[in-house]
Amino acid sequence: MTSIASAVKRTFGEMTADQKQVDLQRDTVDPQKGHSSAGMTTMHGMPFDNTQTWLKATQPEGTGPALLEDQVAMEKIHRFDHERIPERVVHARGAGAHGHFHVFDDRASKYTFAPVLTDPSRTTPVFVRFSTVQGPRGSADTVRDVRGFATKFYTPEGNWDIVGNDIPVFFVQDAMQFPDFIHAVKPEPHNEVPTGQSAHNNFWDFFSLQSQTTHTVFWAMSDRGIPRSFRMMQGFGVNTFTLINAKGERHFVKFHWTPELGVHSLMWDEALKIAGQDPDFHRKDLEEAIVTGAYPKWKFGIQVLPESREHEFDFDILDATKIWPEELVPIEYIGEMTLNRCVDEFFAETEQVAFCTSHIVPGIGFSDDPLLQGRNFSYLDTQQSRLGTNWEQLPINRPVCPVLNHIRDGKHQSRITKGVNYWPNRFNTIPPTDEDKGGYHEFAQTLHGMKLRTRAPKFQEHYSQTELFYNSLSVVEKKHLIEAISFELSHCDDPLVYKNVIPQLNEIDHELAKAIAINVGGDMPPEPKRKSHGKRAIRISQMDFMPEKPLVKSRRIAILVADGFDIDVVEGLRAAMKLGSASTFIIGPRRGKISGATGTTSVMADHHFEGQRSTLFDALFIAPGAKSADTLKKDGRVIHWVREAFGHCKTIGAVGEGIEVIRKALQDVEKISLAPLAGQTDDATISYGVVTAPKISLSSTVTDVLMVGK
Ligand code: HDD
Repeated sequence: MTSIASAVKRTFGEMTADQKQVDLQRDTVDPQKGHSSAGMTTMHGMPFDNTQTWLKATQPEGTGPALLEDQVAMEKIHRFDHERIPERVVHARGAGAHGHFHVFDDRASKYTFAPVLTDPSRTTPVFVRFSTVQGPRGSADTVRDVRGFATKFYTPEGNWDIVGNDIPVFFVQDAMQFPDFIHAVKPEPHNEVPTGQSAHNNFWDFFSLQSQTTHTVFWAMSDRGIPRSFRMMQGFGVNTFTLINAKGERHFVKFHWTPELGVHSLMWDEALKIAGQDPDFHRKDLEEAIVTGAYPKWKFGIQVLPESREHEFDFDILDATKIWPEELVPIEYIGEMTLNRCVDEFFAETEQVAFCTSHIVPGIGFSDDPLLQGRNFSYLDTQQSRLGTNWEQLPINRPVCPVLNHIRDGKHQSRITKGVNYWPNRFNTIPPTDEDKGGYHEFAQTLHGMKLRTRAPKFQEHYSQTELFYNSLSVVEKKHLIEAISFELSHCDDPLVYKNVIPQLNEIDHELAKAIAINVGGDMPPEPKRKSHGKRAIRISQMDFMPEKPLVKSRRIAILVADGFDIDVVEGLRAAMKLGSASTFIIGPRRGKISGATGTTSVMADHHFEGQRSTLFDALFIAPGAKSADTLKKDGRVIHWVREAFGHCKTIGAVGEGIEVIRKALQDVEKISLAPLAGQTDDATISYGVVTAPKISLSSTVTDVLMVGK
């Protein structure tokens, strides 16, 4: 990854005119000037060229006490001392990128008058921040966790934020439970363990006592909790919002992002290893895709319900622990988002970006979802503690439209507004905006009833959709989920916890509960009280999100070579992969020149065998060439590369003598046969993801199979 990032000149992508408009607002310093000593100044702007040496009362040889009068040195140290701000209380670790959004046509105008969702001539600049939830800023990317997927749309009607996750449901129904839930999942208070994990007593204790968490916990324990890439995750607004159309009619809506590349996950063993091998794996993956031009893309979809259908279902459509199954409410895809530009400075952009669920634009509204109502307060409030008053004026948060109101002053006020600071005033008694001019007006909702601390009846049922989720998974996904829960419970050392969890699991699926009880030493559960409904839903399993055509775009392919390898085949493979926007990396015995079979040509290896691991790649290719294969076969690390990749079900390709390396590495794997399979051409064999060909140049078979990815 680093080799590509450094070899390719860092690109900021193709900025659209609207993105440039956002950029004009930024006080970006030209990196060349910013780094030359000639252009340096103090914070008050005084030119200054020596930022390395403290002013001294010199004695001979330039030594002597440092002087307190050196304001420039003190300013530098003082600013350094204050570089840190509080990290986000949740979602502290993240990575961001710029991009743009457009709608395909005006079909959503039957639901909303918001131009961002209805005007196909618009390109709306966006900033997206992906995150993990539990871990601090310095934690690893590939931990098992929910991922945040927050999008800021810079529209002429103001900023609109969808502060979503990669999982469509949430752990609790009421915002008042959020602090309890987060305290339970965060590291335990006495020793601040574990980091970036939910594998501990308090989390599972909370799970066993709060059945409303079961649905989201099941999503998080499934492969969704360990995505291969931010670019291969779905995104969900989770809460129910509303859309208001030009006739003043209101619809309930859920927002969806569906990735172009399909939904893919790591294997748990990979995720664990990568957390140590490359804790920045997802962050670098996002940057690498943008830098190499394989821009991440998502389709934007809406699930819409008219007000008249609000009570039609056996779940409450305002309950954030429930999905709206797609067979009941299909998604309508209305637009597309592309991320095409890396951030210039992490702190100024990714760290200081501030999302608020309360940031909506005319044509979009809230619902009575009790989680959303609480979120609307929390996000506004948290920005104050993280960034201070006037955080909306930070370049990354500034709207692209004019901002006019009578809110004034406060720390770090950077706007100078002329005129009076109240309304009405002697110069103007006309309201600054009204509905006719597109001003935001709350939907006139009829309300009657009593003021009570209560929950609606359908909020009381918690197991039905958890079972629906579990039933909808493929056999492999179910197995992974059982293994994941078993792993987590194995890390709970209080028997009360793992014993209490089993009855909770039993209400969801009896067989699952029994399997986990055996794994973790829980009591064998009796027949559950709840009767299973046995239903399944579409587009829950990741298998339902395979791209229409297999794509190799942005996949990372390691090519293992040693001196004497067949350069023509390797170069052919690299060219084919490049055509599909995949990245290839030469891995050799050393990071340097590796000579080809003829001895006159060579390639530069990007890494040596010890410098990387198979876990960091999507596929392996073993180069042909007798001498090369002989070296590879004898290298224990290479054998481990192949065995590990095979264990993680990755595509492994080999041609000619390269096959011998695979044969050696997998000799004790009984099921694998490298003989031609029925239906395959004589010269190419595919078995358990291993593709081999005795003397192939580059047959379409190899290319096609590599394109399947994992
Ligand atoms: Fe939250 C951050 C997503 C419920 C309170 N949340 C935060 C971020 C995401 C979400 C993606 C990171 C934003 C960024 O990148 O800066 N949160 C969700 C989703 C929820 C949810 C999808 C359920 C539907 N959150 C939720 C509740 C509360 C909060 C119920 C409080 C009552 N969330 C916060 C917060 C954070 C936050 C404390 C921390 C940093 C921030 O807001 O800006 O206010």
